[in-house]
Amino acid sequence: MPGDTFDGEYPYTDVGEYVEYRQPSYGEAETLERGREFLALMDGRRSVRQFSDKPVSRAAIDVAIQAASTAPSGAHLQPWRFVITEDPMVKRAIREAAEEEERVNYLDGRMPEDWQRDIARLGTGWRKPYLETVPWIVVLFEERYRQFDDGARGKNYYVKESVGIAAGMFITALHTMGLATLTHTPSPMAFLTKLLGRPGNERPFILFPIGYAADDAVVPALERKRLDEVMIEVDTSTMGTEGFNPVSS
Ligand code: IYR
Repeated sequence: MPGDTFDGEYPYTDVGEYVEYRQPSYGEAETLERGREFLALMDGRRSVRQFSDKPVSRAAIDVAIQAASTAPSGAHLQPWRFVITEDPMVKRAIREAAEEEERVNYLDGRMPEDWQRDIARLGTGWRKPYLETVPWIVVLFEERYRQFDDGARGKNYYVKESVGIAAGMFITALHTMGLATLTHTPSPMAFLTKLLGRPGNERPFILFPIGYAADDAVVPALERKRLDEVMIEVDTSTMGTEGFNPVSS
């Protein structure tokens, strides 16, 4: 068992079983090539607000959720729930409730002015017709704590981080499959807990309308930040020295 994690004093180490893990690895060139191919695929992903009503199979939704559910999570407690529906009445109810909240945001000034200005280029508004056009709506809930049958509760850890990673992997799976989605967060989202009959230990995280992009879909002409804008290599000659204790030399 992993000897470097077993110090013989801490009582909660080495209590599990282990299985061999051999991750495939590649030569330098193939590593880069695979990375570039994946980058090209992901760079082609866009948030979509105009969908086709072309059907998407239940099996496709299942497999995308299974892929998302491989995400790492705090203490491996997998604190996510994917609530799915293709029912026209449920989709209509979600649309109506979401539009009511968004109407207050956009038209009654609940969204502060700087926020409205910041999203103006996305061309959004309070109307959300795509919530009825799409074949599927998937609402991702975070499980804030574990609720046991006897009424006891158990903690979950790093819930936002865990569910955020699962959301990213879900979007990635959908895009890989040629499906379109939008990370929609109708605000506030509490109506979804009630409408979808979820228990009190769950909270809506993101609503995903899922389908094929409409043939005539358009998206705002946005650019992504360049690598040098999002990546900083640590420069040891200029970094602060407070609390910095180089182990070597
Ligand atoms: N929730 C609103 C507003 C909105 C907010 C952000 I931040 C966006 O990136 C996009 C929209 C809506 O869904 O329209």
